[in-house]
Amino acid sequence: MAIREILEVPDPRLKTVSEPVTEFDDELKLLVDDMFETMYAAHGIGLAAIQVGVPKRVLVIDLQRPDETAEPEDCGDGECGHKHYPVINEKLVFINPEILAPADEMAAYQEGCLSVPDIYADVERPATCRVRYQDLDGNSHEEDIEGMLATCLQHEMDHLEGILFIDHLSKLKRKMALKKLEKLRRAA
Ligand code: GNR
Ligand code: NI
Repeated sequence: MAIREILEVPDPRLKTVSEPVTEFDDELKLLVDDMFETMYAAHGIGLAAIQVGVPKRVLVIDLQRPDETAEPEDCGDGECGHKHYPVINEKLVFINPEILAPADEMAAYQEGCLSVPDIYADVERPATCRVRYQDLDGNSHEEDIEGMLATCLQHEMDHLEGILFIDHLSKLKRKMALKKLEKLRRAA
């Protein structure tokens, strides 16, 4: 397993339309393992293969929700000093995903993107949808999804078409977001 480099705007590779996966082989499993490792290291909840420079229709998601039914535990970060609910890990892999039947009802979430670091903005998307996808063995599945999973999956699906969440903002808001990113980079 290895942490791979995450591409950031304005890398032109992020505008690539990714290709369908046809071989469900060990190379694909290695890519998915590396994507999870890279996503966790960057504290993300989802990652598309193109974000690590691989133009294939592969997504990983782990919402890492706090388990509010469990006892809070000491934080793993020694600096922090707080107690936190333990995280529920649910590693989801979507190969060649397609969105079927997006709801008319929309939901707005504040989104961020590992390829547009430290920029956050509200994006409206269908609140629920049905997704058809293949797993690592090439078997097909269909599921109805909602909430944060629906939002995150649609954000990741956009990456497969070369679209970023800032492309959903008005021209002015996108320009302001990219300016802020430049400023943050200069300060770093
Ligand atoms: O880590 C991420 N958080 C997030 C928050 C709201 C909506 C979508 C996301 S996905 C993002 C990781 C990422 O860039 N995936 O492509
Ligand atoms: Ni993203």
